[in-house]
Amino acid sequence: MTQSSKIYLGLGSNLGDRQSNIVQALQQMKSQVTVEEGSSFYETEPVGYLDQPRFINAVCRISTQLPPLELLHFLKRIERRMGRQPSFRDAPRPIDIDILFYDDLVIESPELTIPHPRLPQRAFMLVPLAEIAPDLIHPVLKIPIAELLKGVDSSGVKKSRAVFKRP
Ligand code: PH2
Ligand code: MG
Ligand code: MG
Repeated sequence: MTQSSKIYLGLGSNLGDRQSNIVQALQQMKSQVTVEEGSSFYETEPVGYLDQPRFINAVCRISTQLPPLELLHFLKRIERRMGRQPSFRDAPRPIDIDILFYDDLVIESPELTIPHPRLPQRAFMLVPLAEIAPDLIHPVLKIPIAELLKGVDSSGVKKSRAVFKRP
């Protein structure tokens, strides 16, 4: 039996047509990535830098032949192509694509940290993730996503609409 992938990406947009930006980013991934499963889209209050528009956030499970750093570079190229400009941390952006988990790998390099270091505090990632993977165990904390979700305030995260479909 082939094991299903446990690579999860978080997507976020708060500039331009936010829903369409996320759909477009998913389209652009298709050359290297198969989207296996996706969450609903959520409208979320900004976290960190507060004086900016609300985000649309979603999470998907993918499979890919790309190893982690190559996946990161591939996703960054899509972000740049879609008009993302270098800016300050947590600045508004047309698209942000983050690697949340890459199977059970734990990576701490200057360029890339996996699992995503701020995931345990971020309802805008945990709510969509818990929708598609409540039983997924965080490989460092050894706690399921549904349990992590109980530790955050998710009042700023509202379901927007279901968009992903299984192929
Ligand atoms: N991303 C951030 C900072 N703050 N807030 C929301 N609601 N959604 C995001 O995707 C987000 C954020 C940095 O990547
Ligand atoms: Mg991010
Ligand atoms: Mg990012």
